[in-house]
Amino acid sequence: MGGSARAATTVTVKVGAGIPRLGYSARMYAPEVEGVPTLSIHKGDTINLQNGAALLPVGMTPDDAYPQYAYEIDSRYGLIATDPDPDLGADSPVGSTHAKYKINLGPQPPTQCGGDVAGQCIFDGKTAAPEGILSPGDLDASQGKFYVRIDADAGSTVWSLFGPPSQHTIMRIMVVPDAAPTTSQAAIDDAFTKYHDRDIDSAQALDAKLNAASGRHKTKTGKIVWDAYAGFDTEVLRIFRMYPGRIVVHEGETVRWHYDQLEGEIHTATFPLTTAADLASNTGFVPVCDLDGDQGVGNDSFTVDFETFTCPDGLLEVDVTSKVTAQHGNGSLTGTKDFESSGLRGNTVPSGPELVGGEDSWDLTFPNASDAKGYRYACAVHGKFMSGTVIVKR
Ligand SMILES: [Cu+2]
Repeated sequence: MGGSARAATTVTVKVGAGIPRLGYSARMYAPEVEGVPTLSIHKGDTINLQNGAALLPVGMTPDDAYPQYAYEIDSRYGLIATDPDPDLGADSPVGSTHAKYKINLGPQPPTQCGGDVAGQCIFDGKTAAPEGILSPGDLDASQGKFYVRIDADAGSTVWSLFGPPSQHTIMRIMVVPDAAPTTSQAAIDDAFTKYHDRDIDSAQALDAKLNAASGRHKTKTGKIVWDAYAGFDTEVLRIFRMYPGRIVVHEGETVRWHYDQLEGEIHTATFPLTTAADLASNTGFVPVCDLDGDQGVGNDSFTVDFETFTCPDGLLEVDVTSKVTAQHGNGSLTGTKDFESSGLRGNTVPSGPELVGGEDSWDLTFPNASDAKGYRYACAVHGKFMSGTVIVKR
């Protein structure tokens, strides 16, 4: 090997990885150089960005790209967008509280590539931003693979990123001269083991700490308030748990759920658990086909093919109903059937009508004692597995 006859290589980099029982870490697992995941490759090498990631044109840094992710409603890569199509009201299969909002599935590319090495995308590093950014939207949808051949010239640096700025999920790709060494798959795999083990340890430590916490304070008016968290994110960790998992309070006291720690994920605290679970798996998120685009005046249609999650006509759209996005109830839980919800929150959720966004905490008061099982609640996005209990004593 060596010299100019060197064969182009393919390496696979994991973008994010699961943390057993708790969530996942949002990290690009490559060897770190000065704290930045960094890959050295030759011009013409292929990278498989497993789970997808964007590639920025040479000269563009993550800081240049991030304003497009701004958390205002309808920002280009924002998580939630308005749906200007007519509200379907009673025609909706989930009832009258249909959607003003949809999940932003990102720009749809004109061609599909990247599903395998043979059909890899080709990135010359010159394409003008923002239209030229290769994104997870370019993925061959069923595979969770994104093969892209980097044809940028030796000496250039290409940044790859995934998700909003708060996630800091970035990787530096340095295109080195043919004679210089590149990052081997073994070195990438070693980095994965090292950093992922560390992420698992930190997640478990954080989980134990948050479950042990039972902070409470008295307000000026003598009200007792207990602190709780609906999910917990750090710069790289995304933990899908209610903390503490079991909260014990007395009649008349208040629990305050915090959301300002949510760097990338979005959650609700929704009572009762059965309602939250139904919203998460049945009625809260409604896939539809938009036949005439957002500019058209016509209704969306419910013709989604659930086998392939595609539309026979029009563009796939996932509507989110106001039962998930908006705050519900009067802030006082009167019994096991009372629907009280924080609404959808987290730092990446914008504000709008029936969309609380921006609010970083939610208070719920418990005037009535519970039975031994307590009042159970869950997240209306992630459902039953992200649940908690409030026991109310006399
Ligand atoms: Cu959740």
